[in-house]
Amino acid sequence: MINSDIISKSNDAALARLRADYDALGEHLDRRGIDIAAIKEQVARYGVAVPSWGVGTGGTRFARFPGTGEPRDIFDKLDDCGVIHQLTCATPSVSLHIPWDAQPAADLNAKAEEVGLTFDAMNSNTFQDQPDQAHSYKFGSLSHTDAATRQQAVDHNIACIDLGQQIGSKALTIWVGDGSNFPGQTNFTKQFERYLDAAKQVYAALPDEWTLLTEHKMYEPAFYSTVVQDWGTNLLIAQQMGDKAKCLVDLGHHAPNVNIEMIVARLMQFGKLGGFHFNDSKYGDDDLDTGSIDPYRLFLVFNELVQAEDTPDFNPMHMLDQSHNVTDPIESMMVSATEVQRAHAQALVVDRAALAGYQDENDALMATTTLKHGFRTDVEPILAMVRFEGGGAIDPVAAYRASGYRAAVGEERPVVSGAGGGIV
Ligand SMILES: [Mn+2]
Repeated sequence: MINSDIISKSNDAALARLRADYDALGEHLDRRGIDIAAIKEQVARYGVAVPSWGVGTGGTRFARFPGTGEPRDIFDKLDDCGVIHQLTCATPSVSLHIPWDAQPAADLNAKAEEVGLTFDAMNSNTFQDQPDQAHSYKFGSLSHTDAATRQQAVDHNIACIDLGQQIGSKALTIWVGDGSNFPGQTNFTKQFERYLDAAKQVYAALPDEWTLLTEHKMYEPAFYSTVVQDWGTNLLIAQQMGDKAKCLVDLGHHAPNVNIEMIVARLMQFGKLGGFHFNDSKYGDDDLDTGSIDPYRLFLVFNELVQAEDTPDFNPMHMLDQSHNVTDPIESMMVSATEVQRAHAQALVVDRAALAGYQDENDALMATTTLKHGFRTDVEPILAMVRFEGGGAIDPVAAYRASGYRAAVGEERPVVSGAGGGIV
C-alpha cells in the first residue's frame, strides 16, 4: 500500500485549488437547481470492480511486452488492486478468474481484508486448457460435441461457485470461446442446445442469492460463428435459465456501430441487465482503457442506468475489463475507474424533467442539447473531493508516481518473459 504521508503531501499541494474549483462548480450547479453535495454522495456510494487479470500487462495476438514488477500471483494482484482503491476510493472489490487465481479461500479472505477489498463476481475459464485437465477445449467447452468435455466444463463452473461462496462472492460470470471458424463446421442449433443443457446444470448449482451472468461476444477466438454472439442470444439464455440468470454487457463485444445504450435500455426494461464490463474500443474488442476513445458513449450508457437507479432490486454489477499493453496497469485502472465515475456523475446532472418535456414535445434539438449539457459539465471537482474525503488522492496518478510503488515491487517481482502473445 502507499504510505499515507505521500498521499497527504500530494493532497496538500492540490487542496486549495480543489476547494476553489469545487465551490465554483457548486455555484454553477446551484443555478441549475442541482445540489452538489447530493451528487457527491451518489458518486461516493458508487464503486466499480477491478478484474484481477487487469493488473498484469496484457498483450496482443502478436506479442506481449512485460512491464516492471508485474504481479506473480493473486496475492500480488490483490496488493496492486488495494493500491488502486486506496488512491481512487472507487474500486472496492476484485473479480477473480479461476483457475488463474485459485487459492485456499482462507488465504484469499485474509489478503483481501489486509488490503481493504471484497470479492466481486467469479469468472470461470473454459477457453483454454490447464496442464492437468482430462479433456481439451480446443473445439469448445459447454457446447462441445463430447459429453465428457461438457461435463468437465460444468464441473469447473460449479467449483468456481463453491470457492466464490467461501469468499463472499454473489455471482458467476460465464464467457465461453465456443464457436466455429468455418461455415459448416458446426450445426448452430445442436451446438446451442448443448450449451443450454450444460448451462442449465450450472444454473441448478447456483445458490439462491447468486446471479448467473452470461457474457456475449460477437467473435474471437472463433472467427466464423460464436455460440453466444450477441445480446439476443444472451437474452434467450437468461430467459431459458430463470430469474437468477441475467445478461452481462461488455462494451467491446458488439458489432461495429451497434447502439449499446439501447441494448442496455431493453435489458433493463425486462429485468435482465446483470452487469457491465467497461473498456473502450476503436475497431473491435480492443480492450482499451475505459473512456479513452468514446467517452460520450460511456455517458450515454450511464444516462440509461441513472434513469433506472430507483427501480427495486436493480443492482447491476459493474467491472472494468481491459488489457494494458503500453501503460502501467495500475495507472490505467485508476484513470479508467475515474472515467466510469465521471460518466455516472455527468448523467446525474442531466435535467431529467426538462429532457422528458422536450421528448414529449418532440423537440429533438433541445432534447439532445439538454442531454449534452450533462456531458459537457466538468464534474472533476466532485470526483476529486470524493477521493480526498475518502482518504484517497486528489490526483491518484501523481500520488502513485510520487510513491515509487512500481519500482519497489519491481525489486521483488522478476520480469516475466515476453516471448508469448495473448491477451490476459
Ligand atoms: Mn468481458
